[in-house]
Amino acid sequence: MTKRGAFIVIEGLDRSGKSTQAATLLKRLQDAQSPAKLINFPDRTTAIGKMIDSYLRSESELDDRAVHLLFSANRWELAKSIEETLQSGETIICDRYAFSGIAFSASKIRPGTNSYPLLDYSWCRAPDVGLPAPDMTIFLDVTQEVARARGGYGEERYEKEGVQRRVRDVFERVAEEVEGSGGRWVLVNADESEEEVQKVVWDTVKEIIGGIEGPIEKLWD
Ligand code: Z5A
Ligand code: MG
Repeated sequence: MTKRGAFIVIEGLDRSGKSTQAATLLKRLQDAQSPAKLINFPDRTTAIGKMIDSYLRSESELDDRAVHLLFSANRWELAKSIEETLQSGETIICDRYAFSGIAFSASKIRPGTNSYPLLDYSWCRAPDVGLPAPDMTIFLDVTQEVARARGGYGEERYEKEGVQRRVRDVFERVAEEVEGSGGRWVLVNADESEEEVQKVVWDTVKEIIGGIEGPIEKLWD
């Protein structure tokens, strides 16, 4: 039976090194002549992605539910191409996915209060049900102190410590649920040097980059 490519998602809080590690992993696979492709969410190049980009930069305002659905739609517009790429035998490395979608939306607070969620967890999860499911999710776990030392938080809407703390809590719930439904969620200490993290990431993905025999699973299905 011909193997399909592996679907590897990299998740984590801000400044955890997702984009750095995703790019290094891609290079390593290419150097090893192993076909691989890097994608990232939000994909800011599409029409939907441009609306998301403008919202994240606070250049436009959108209803919280509307923007959540746009993030999900941004994944759905690429779902078919993800499946085709995997079926062609290529590995996909994906920088953020539906788990970020739930974590950032379900951690929003009600205006004028300190209580959350503003949006219910299961409501946040619903639009991503049925997307291609990752074969493995690597969660880069960075402490706030280390993240801050990496240049502090940027200018975008969610790049604030309070937000990041709540996002971490929801990510913990997501991790339990992924594991509970048979998915693979691997926590990697991202406080270490780039090289150290890279080593752990490589050791973690080694067994699946040769390809996967089963079908592409559906997320949360
Ligand atoms: N969002 C959402 O709400 N809903 C969704 O469905 C999705 C996303 C998919 C934009 O995401 C926002 O969208 C995000 C979540 C929300 N908001 N927040 N926060 P994004 O992925 O476009 O955000 P980003 O700005 O590209 O990623 P990031 O999280 O800020 O950074 P990162 O990719 O994890 O880190 P990095 O760019 O690789 O590294 C950051 C810096 O640290 C850089 O200077 C590196 O050289 C340095 N670095 C990296 N690793 C190390 C180590 N190990 N040691 C020392 N220094 C390091
Ligand atoms: Mg990034």
